[in-house]
Amino acid sequence: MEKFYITTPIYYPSANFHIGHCYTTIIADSIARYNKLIGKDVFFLTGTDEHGEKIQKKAEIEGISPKEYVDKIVENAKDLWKCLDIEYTKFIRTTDEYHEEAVKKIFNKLYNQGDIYKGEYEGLYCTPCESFWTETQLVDGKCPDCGRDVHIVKEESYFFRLSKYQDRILDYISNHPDFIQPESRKNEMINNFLKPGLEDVCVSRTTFNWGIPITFDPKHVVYVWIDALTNYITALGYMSEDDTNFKKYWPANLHLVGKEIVRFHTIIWPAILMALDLPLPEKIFGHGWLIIDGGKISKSLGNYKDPREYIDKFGSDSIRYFSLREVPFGNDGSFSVSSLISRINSDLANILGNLLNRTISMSKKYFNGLIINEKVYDKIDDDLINYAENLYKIVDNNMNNLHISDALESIFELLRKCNKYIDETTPWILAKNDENKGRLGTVLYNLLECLRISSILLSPFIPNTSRETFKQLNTKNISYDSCKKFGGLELGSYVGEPKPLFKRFELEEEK
Ligand code: ME8
Repeated sequence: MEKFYITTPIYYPSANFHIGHCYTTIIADSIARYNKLIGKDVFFLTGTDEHGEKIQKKAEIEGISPKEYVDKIVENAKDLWKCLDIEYTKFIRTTDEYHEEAVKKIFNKLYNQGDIYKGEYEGLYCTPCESFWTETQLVDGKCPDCGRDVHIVKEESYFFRLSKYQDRILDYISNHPDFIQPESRKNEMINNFLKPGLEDVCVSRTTFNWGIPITFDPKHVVYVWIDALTNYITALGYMSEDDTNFKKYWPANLHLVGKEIVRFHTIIWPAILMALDLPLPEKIFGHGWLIIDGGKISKSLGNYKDPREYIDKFGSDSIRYFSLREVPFGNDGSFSVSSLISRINSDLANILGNLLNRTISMSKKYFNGLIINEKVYDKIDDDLINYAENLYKIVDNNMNNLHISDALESIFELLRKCNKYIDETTPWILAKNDENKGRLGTVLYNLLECLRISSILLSPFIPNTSRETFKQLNTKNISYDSCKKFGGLELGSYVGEPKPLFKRFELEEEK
């Protein structure tokens, strides 16, 4: 069985997760579920990034230890993922003992082989981003990533010989055109960072102690990004007694990351892997941000709400659908309750929900719910059946290119065709004459079958809706292979009870 290893970034534990954090994880979950559906052996990793100065400071403010602080809020992340039906394989915490032990070994190995050396760091640091900057990289004297103040740090430090790997990374990128996606981010990395030349990076800190100590010099803790990036291999058991998963799943097929952390993932991470003599991930995709009023949704800007408020009101599948459909993957996209409501009303309630409801109701009304098909075809059926049978190929093509919004659009195209097919075949007129019963049965069968096929293909994206649709169709035939051939819906069984899939929301009321 082909394997597929996908990761999200590990999140800074926060009591204030917002819809922007959900965005990455919803996309990763949908890609993971899609790969499971098509028969791959999937490992989907997410987790929390729990060390660093920022966490230590927050814990100090609350008067508790950093570990107590992170323990308290890690549950918040897990609860949120549960509310969004995120089906991860593993949740890593960088405070997990196996991770800490592996990071120590990785650090020692790099030191012993000369890739890490001791020096003195003097420069600028952005604590919220846990990032080092040079004067020229600042924008208006502030952190180029988050726009906040930076401060001078001067301390004895260990350095990683990043500069040594510059040419190898450039070569690798040019020989592997898909390694960094989308193209614009690749060019940014090459032109802004790699070509001007890489400097060695500081990989230890001494001014705080909430981190993984360096075993041979314990007043230093490992720089949080080295600790964080290596989670992708330690979670699989790298440098531990049981590295079966590492052997099976590494290299990753896809690291999904927000655009502001592409630099860490496409420059520092490959260099660490090269130093460890490990293969590089197949693809790193830097997605855009969900924005509100032109700015990133952010805890510190205070322009966010707890995503659970939206989930409770609109449902997990609606939030998932919006995140996947509204923004072409890779671009920034704006989030607002009115655009969420428009999507729910137009796509989920009108196109999908209404189609299912009408079809099941007609089946109940005209055949007491019995699913029959005497194959009384008409030319008009060809387009619908052809499109339905080939839909999995269109979806697969889009998913291979991570065009998730287009994949969804192609499935909704089938549903739109079904709605048009109802208008053209006018089942309520066919029902008036007993002679047309055979044709009416075929028309309804075609519609029910299209709903079955589309729900199989929608199941990675809106899993609850697909489950409910299968229930109303009363079908057990929900395998991926069964959507490659029209006619998998079981004849002779009875459809379930019609129940609206989505509620329509009033825009005005929400404003
Ligand atoms: O960066 N829209 O953690 P983090 C879309 N611990 N994505 C957003 C977003 C928004 N408005 N706001 C945040 C870290 N994100 C590190 C990662 S990985 C080895 C270490 C995304 O909690 C952001 O782009 O600050 C990032 O990919 C993820 O949430 C985690 O952000």
